[in-house]
Amino acid sequence: MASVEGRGRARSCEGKRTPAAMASPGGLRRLLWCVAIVVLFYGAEFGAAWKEAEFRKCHQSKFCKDVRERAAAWARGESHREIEVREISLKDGRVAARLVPAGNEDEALVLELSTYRDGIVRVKVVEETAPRKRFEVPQVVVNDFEEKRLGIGSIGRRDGASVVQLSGGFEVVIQHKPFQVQVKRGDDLVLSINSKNLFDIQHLQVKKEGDDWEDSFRSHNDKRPHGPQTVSFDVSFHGSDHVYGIPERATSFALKPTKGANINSEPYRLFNLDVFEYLDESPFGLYGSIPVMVSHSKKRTVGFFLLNAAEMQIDVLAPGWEQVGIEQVSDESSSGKRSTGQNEEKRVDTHWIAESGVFDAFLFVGPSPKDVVAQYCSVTGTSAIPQLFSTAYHQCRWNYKDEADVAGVDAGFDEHDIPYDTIWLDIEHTDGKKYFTWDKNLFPNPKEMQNKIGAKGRHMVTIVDPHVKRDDNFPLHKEASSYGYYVKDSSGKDFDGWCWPGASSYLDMLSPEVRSWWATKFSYSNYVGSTPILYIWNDMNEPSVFNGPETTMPKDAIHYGGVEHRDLHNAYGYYYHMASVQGLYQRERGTDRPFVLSRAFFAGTQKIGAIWTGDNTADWGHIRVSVPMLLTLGMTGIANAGADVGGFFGNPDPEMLTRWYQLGTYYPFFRGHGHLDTKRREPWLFGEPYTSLMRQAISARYQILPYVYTLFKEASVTGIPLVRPLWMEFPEDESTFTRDDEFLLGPSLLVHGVYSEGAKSEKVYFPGNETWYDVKSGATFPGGKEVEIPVTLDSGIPVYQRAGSIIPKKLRHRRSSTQMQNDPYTLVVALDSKYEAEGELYIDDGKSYEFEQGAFIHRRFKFAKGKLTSTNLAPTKSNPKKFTSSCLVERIVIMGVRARDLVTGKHAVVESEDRWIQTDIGAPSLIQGAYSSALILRLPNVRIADDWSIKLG
Ligand code: NBV
Repeated sequence: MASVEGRGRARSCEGKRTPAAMASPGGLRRLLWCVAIVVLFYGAEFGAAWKEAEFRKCHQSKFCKDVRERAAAWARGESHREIEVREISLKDGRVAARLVPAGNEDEALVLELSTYRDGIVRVKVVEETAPRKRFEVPQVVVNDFEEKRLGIGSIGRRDGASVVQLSGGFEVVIQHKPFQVQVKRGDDLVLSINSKNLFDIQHLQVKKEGDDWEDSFRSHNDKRPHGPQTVSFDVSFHGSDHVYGIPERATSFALKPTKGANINSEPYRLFNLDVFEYLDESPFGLYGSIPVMVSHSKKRTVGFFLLNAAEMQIDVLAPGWEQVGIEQVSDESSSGKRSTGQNEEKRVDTHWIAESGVFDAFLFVGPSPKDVVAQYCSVTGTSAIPQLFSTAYHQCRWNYKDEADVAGVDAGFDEHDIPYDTIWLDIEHTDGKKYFTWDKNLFPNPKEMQNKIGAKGRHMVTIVDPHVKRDDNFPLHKEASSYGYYVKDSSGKDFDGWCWPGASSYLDMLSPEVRSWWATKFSYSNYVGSTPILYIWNDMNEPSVFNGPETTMPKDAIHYGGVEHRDLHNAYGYYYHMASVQGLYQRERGTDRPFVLSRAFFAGTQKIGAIWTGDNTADWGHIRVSVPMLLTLGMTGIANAGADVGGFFGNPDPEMLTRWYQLGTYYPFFRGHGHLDTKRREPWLFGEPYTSLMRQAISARYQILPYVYTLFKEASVTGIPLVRPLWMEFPEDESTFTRDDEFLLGPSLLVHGVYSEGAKSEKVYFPGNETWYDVKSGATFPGGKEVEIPVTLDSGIPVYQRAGSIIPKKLRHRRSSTQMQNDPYTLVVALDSKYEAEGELYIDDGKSYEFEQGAFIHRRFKFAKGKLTSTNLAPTKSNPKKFTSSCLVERIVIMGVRARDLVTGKHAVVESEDRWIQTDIGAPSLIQGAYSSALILRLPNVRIADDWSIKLG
C-alpha cells in the first residue's frame, strides 16, 4: 500500500501535466516518470481501502492517552483531584467564581457564567494566572451575541450551592464542593458539567530542564513547545438515552458509546482531515468538526457546544467505562446498547478532551429540538440564504476536460431534456494547479465558455484550493511570500508542504489582513477569465498536506499572532472559506449572494455557505450513511449540505446511480460528482430506463424548489435545518430516536432511501398520529406504524407528504431553475383528520440581498372549513425595496378529500372574484404517478402574491 507521502508524490505529478512540461525534453522525461509513479502508487491505491494506520489513534497522541487514562483512574477513585469553588460573586451581571483544584492555589481557575436570551448559558473557565494567554477562536460567535446577554441580578443560595434563575422555569445550580454546574428545571436535572469529577485544565507551564514534551507519530515529530495544556471535562445529559452531533463522521446518527463494560473503541475525534477513501461505517473523524452535542428524550432536548478549535476527542461513556484500559481498543464499534440498570437514572455521560485552547462552553436548554438548534444558531449564526440556482441540480466531475467537453455536457442535458443549473470545473482546468488561472490549451476562452452557459441561465463553479504553488513566476505566490502571508513552520520559515502543484505554501487565514487580501483575488481584474456567472469551490482546506502528519499541517506550525496551528486547526478551513465568500461578496459589491462550497468546516460555517461530505464511494453503504451524516450536520447548524451523488470513488452501476439520484433529490445540496479515474456517468450514458428515471429524479427536485427555497429561508432566520430527524417534528415518538434510514425534508416530506441492490421493499416508519400521503399515488398510511412498502426502481424511493401540510411546487419542465422564474405554481394540499392543512411559501429574487430591505413575498396557505386561503406573512411596514411576482397558481391538488367532495365536474369558487373554477379528480399529467383520490382545482389562476380564498362548492 502506498504511504501518504507516496500518495502526495504521485499526485503532485498531476500538476506537471502542463503544455509546457509536455513540450520540453525535460518535461517529457518528468511526465514519463510521473506516469510511472502514478501507475505504481495511485493506481494501486485506487481500490485499496482506507489506510487506518496513517491516522493517529488516541493512545498514539500523548495528550489523549494521558487524559483518558487519568480520567479512568480518577473515576476508579485513584489519586482523585477535586475542584472546589472558593469565591463566588456577581460582576457586571455575570457570575464570577474562583475554582481551586485539589487545594492547589497556584493552579486556581476563574469561571465566568453568563446567561442570554432564549435559554442560553455560557461558561468560561481559564487559569487565574498563566505564563501565556490561551487561544480563543475568533469570528465564530456572531457579532451581536453580547446584545442578547441578560444581566444576572442576583445569586441565590440553596443547600450550600449557588443558584441563578433562567427563564422558562430553568435554573443553573453551581455546586461548590466538589465544583459542578447543573442545569435544572424544577427538580429535574437536565445537564451537568463535572458530575463525574473529570474537569481538568492542565495548567500552562514554562519548560524546565528535562521536560520531554515532544510527540512523534510515524516520521513526524511535533515539538509541542508549550507542553501539555489539555482542557478536559465530563458533560452529562440527564433523563435521556441518546446523544447526537459532533460531526463529521460516517456513522449512525445516534452516537454509540465508546467506553463501557464490554465496549472499548476509539473516542470520537474532531480533527479536520483529508481521509482518503473513508469507510461508510466508521466513527473516524473526517473533514469538518463541530463540537456540538445534543441529547433528546421524550421530555426534552438539550445541547452543549464547546467553542474550541483544537483537536478534540470525545468519549460517550456507558456504565463500567472506568474499568476499561485504553490499549486494547477494538475495531468493532460497540453494540450501541447503553445498559442502564432498571433503577438507574437515564443519562448519557460524555468525556471531552481538547488538546489546547480554552473551556468556553454554551449550554442550550431547549426544551424542544428546534429550540436547541435555534439557540445554537443564535450563538454561531443562522444559514446564509443561498442563491436559488444553487438549490437546484449541479453537475460536477473531476474533470470536465476542456471547453468542448463542457459544451458537450451542457448540450447533453438539453438533448436529453434533463434540467441542471451549474457545471463545475475541478483542478485540471488550471495552469499547473495555480488557482485563478486557466490551462490555456484546454480552456483558451473561459469567458466565452461562461457566456454560453450563462445565456441559458446556467452557472459555472471553479475550484480554488488553499495550497499555493511555490513558483516564483506565479504572482499570487510572489505577493504572498513577500508580504509574509504564509503560515510559518516551527522554525519560522514559510511552511512548505506538498500538494497538487508540488511544493506549496498555505495562506495564514487566521490573519484578517490575509483574508482581506485573499478576497481581492476574486475580483474580475484579478481572476482573469471569470464572469458574473462564476462561483467557487474550496476543496482540501482541512488543510490537506500530502507529506504532513496525517496528511495535514503540523500542529507546531505558526500563525498570525504567534498562534500555533494546534490551537486553530479545526477552524483553518472555516477562515479560508470565509475569505473566499468575502471575495465573491466584494466582487459584486454586496449585491450578489456568494456561493462557495467548502469541504472543511467548523462551528458557524452555516453562516458562510454550503459544504459536502467529501470523497465517498460508489457503494450502497455510502448512500445509506449520507442520511445520518446530513442529519448530524443539520442538528449542528449546517443546513446546506449534500453528499456526492453517484459516489466519488468507484463506478456506480446504473441501478445504484439511479437510487442515488432518487435520494439526492432531497439533499439540501444536490450535486453529481466523480473521481478522475471513474467512468463518465452523465445521466444519459446508461440508456433506458435509467436515463428517464434519473431525469424524473432531477425533475422532482425542480418541482419542489419553491418548497426547498422556503425551507432555506426558514433556516436563514431560525437555523432549523432542511434535513430533520423524525423526532425534530415528532419529539415524543420514541421509535424515531434511533431511526436514521429516513428523514424529513422540512416539516412536510418524509423521505426513505433505498439502500440495497434489487430491493423489493423498504420498511418505512410513519411517525406521529396523522396520515401520510404517498407523493406519487396519493395512497395513505397511518402514523405510528412501520409498513413494508414494495419498491421498484421505477417507483422511485418512498416519499410521503404529511397530512395537514400544503407544499408549493412548480411542475413545468424547464432547462434550469432560472427559466422557471415566471412559471405558475401548483399547491399540493394534504388534509388531516380535522380536514385542515397549512403551508408557507417564500419568494424573492433568488440572488441579491434586497430581501433584507423587504423585497420578498411570504405567504401562508391555510385550508379549513372547505376553504383554501392565502394570506400575507411578510411585515406590512413600508419597505425600501419591493419584490412582486405575477406568477399564478395554475392548479391546486387536494388529497384526503371526503367522498362527497370528490365528484368530477363540481365547482369551486374564488371568493373575492366570485369566479367559478372547474374541479376534477385524478392525476395532473405533469405530476408523476396518479393521485387517484385527489381533487384537482384546474386553473384557479389566482396570483401567488395576492390574498385570496377558494371555497369548495
Ligand atoms: O480536486 C480533486 C478532488 C475533488 O474532485 C474531490 O471532490 C475532493 O473531495 N479532490 C478531493 C482531491 C483529490 C482526492 C482524491
